[in-house]
Amino acid sequence: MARAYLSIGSNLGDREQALSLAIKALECTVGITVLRVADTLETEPVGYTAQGKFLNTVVEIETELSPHRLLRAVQDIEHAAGRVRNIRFGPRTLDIDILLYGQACIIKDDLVIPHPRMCEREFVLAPLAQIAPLVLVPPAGNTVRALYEQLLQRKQV
Ligand code: PH2
Ligand code: MG
Ligand code: MG
Repeated sequence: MARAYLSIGSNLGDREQALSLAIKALECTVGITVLRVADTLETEPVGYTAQGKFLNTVVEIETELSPHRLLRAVQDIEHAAGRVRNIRFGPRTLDIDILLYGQACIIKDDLVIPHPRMCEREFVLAPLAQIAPLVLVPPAGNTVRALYEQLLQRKQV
């Protein structure tokens, strides 16, 4: 069993419904138990800015799925929500990213864990810090709370 954290985002269509359907779909997936859900945040688009605001949240799950099986499961949920891949970082009905999978460090063509951009993204670290402030982010092993505080400080300068 592994404890994992997933980022969920939507900025197309009924965003609230997309997030709640995603959480329900995770709850219905064999091998996944949803333990905690952070508050939903409305966030400015990061990366590709000519698009609508996102709703973002983070969920904590316990899972018996391997990292790659978990990836397949979240991609199936994205597809069921009508996700079509087009612009990188562009508008999306539903995006589910694996942030952390226990203390695993994985670098594969199709899967990188921890999520490579999570420490630069307030829309990830704010909800993650709400539900998992003391979780350690490998490989350096800083807490989520420390990484979030560092991000807020960098933003001030
Ligand atoms: N996802 C992206 C790119 N930019 N911006 C916000 N605010 N929220 C996101 O979920 C997001 C983004 C790529 O997945
Ligand atoms: Mg994604
Ligand atoms: Mg993403």
